[in-house]
Amino acid sequence: MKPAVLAFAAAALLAGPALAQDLTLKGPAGQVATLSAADVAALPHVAVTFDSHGDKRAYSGVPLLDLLAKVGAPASKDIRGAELATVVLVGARDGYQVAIGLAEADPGTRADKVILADHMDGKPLTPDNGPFQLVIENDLRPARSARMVNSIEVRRLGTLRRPAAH
Ligand SMILES: Nc1nc2c(c(=O)[nH]1)N[C@H]1C(S)=C(S)[C@@H](COP(=O)(O)O)O[C@H]1N2
Ligand SMILES: [Mo]
Repeated sequence: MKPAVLAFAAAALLAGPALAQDLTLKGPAGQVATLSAADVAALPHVAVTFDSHGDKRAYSGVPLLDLLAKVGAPASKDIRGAELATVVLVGARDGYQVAIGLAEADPGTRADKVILADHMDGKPLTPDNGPFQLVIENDLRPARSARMVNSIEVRRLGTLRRPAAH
């Protein structure tokens, strides 16, 4: 292949379907965003220590709500009313899924941080754990700590109507 053809092929690959290291976000009204590992790394990080079966780990990552704001999820003060029936569905490369209530991830509602980690013990997550891992501070066991996260979706589940005020 000529260098120009090679360069074109490489560019097509890079611009093509989401790479293995990408994170796909879907918002409550169908908004979609794709973030690379570098995009996530560039966002403000917080630290969470987490005990996984007695193994104490220092994670660093981005607060989940900061990521979800990019696809129109409500900010802290707006997580009330009908938004209390909104869930966040976190998906991993191996098909593992974890759902949490949006309010659970809200720092204005709960003190426990909920982050999408990209570092553990000062190093980027290994390929079999990364590119991202859900970390829910103070969970007593690591079942919700989805590894290999590559998608996060916000879904409004509320179906009931409240009676009109009178
Ligand atoms: N993607 C993915 N994440 C996952 C799981 C899984 O099967 N797939 N298992 C969970 C469970 S049940 C546990 S106990 C922990 C184990 O993670 P560790 O090996 O880092 O302790 O990962 C959690 N995260
Ligand atoms: Mo587990």
